[in-house]
Amino acid sequence: MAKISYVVAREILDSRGFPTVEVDIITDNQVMARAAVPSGASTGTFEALELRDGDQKRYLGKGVLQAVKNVNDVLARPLKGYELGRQEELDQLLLDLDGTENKAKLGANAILGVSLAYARATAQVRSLPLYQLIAELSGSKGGQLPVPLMNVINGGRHADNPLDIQEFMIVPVGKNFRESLRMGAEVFHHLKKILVEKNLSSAVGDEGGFAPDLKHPLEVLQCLSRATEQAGYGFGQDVLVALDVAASEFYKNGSYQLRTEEGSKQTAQELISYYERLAEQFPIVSIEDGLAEDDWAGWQALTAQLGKKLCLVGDDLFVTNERRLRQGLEQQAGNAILIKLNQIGTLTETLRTIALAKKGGFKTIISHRSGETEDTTIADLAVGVDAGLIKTGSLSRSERLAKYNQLLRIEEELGARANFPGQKIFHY
Ligand code: 2PG
Ligand code: MG
Repeated sequence: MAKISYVVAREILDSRGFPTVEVDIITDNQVMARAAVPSGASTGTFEALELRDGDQKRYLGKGVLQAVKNVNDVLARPLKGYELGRQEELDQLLLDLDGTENKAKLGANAILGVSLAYARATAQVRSLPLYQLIAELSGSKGGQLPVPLMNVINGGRHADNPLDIQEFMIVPVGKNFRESLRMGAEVFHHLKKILVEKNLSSAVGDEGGFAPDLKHPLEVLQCLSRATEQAGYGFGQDVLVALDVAASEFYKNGSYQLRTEEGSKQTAQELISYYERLAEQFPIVSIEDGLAEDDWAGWQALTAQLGKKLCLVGDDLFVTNERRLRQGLEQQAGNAILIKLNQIGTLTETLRTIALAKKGGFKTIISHRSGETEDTTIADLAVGVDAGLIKTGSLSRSERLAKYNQLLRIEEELGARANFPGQKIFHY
C-alpha cells in the first residue's frame, strides 16, 4: 500500500469569502488528494471547535493560519510515511494528537481536512470512487442516491428578512435523482417569477435560496405551492416540503420567540401545536431543529406528538455526536439526525454516528454548511452510507450545485446498480 509523502494545508476562502482550511496529501506513488472544510453560521453550542485566529487585522478575526500551522507543523511530521487505507487508525491518531474532548487544541477544521484528504488519497490509490470506499468503511451497500432537500427560501441567521424559520426547503421526488433535481430546478425558477411579480427581491442568500421580505411562514408556503403548480407538479404529490426552524437561534432564557401569522409562539407546546397545524395544511414531511438544542423535554413532547408522521431532525441537538445521539435515542427525542462532518471532525466518528442512528431506526440526512467550498465529499458520503436524504442548498451558487452535479455523475456511473428511495423514505 502507498504511503504519505507530504501533507500540506493552506488557507483558502469559502463561499462567503471567509477563510477555511484546505489540505493536500501527496503519496509516494505520486497521487495527490485534496479536501476543503466547510463552516457554519448557525452553529450548535456543542459542536467541535472550529479554530479561528481572532486576529482582527486579518479577515475580521476569522483567519485560520493557526489551524493551517497545526497541520503543517504538528500533524505533517508523524504522518510522513504513514500507510494509506487505515482510516480508523489515522483518525484515532489525530484524536490522540489533539487530546481534547472537542478538538480545541488543533481545531476540528485542521483535523477534518486531514481526515478527508486521507480518505480521498486512499480511494485514489485503490482506484475506487470515494463513495465506494465510504461504503466499505461503513459496511453499507452504497448505491442509494439521496432524496434532496432544497433550501429555496431563507430566513433566520441566513437572511435579513422578518422570517424566523431559517430554511424552507422543497423536496422534489421523481423516479430517480436526476429527475428530482430537474423538478427542483424548475420549481426554483417558477418561484423566482412569482417573487418578481410580487415586487419582492429575488437576490439569493448564503445557500442559494431567495430571501424575500415575506412576513410569515404561511406566505412562504403559499408561494412554494404556487411555484410547484406553475412548474406543472402536484404540491404534496411530486413536491413535498421540509423546514429547518433552527429554533436555538430564537430561544432565550427558556422562552421561544417565533413570529407567525397567528402571532408570536413562545412555549414548546405552542410551537409543537403550530407545526402540527402547518403540517395538516401543507405537505410538510420533515422539521429540523423545531426546538432548541438543550430543550430535551420539549423534544420528547414534540416526538411523542408528531414522531409518527414527520421526520423530526436533530441538528444543533445532536451535532453529529454519538454521545448526544445516544441520549436522543434513550429519551426518544427526535427520529432523525442531520450529519455534518465538521460538527464532529473526523470521517470515522461521522460514520459511527451514522451507524448508531441507523441501528436506532433514525433517518439520516447528510448536510452541507452555510459556508461551503467546491469540495463535494458530502455527495459521496450520502451515497456511500445509503443515507437516503441530503440537504445541500438551493439551485444556484456553484458550491451548492457542485454537490448535485457530483450526485448526477455518481448516478450515471452506478447505472443499473443505482437505486433511489423515492417517497418511501418518509414512511414510518
Ligand atoms: C443548518 C446549516 C446548514 P449552518 O442549520 O442546518 O443549512 O446552517 O451551516 O449555518 O449551521
Ligand atoms: Mg440546521
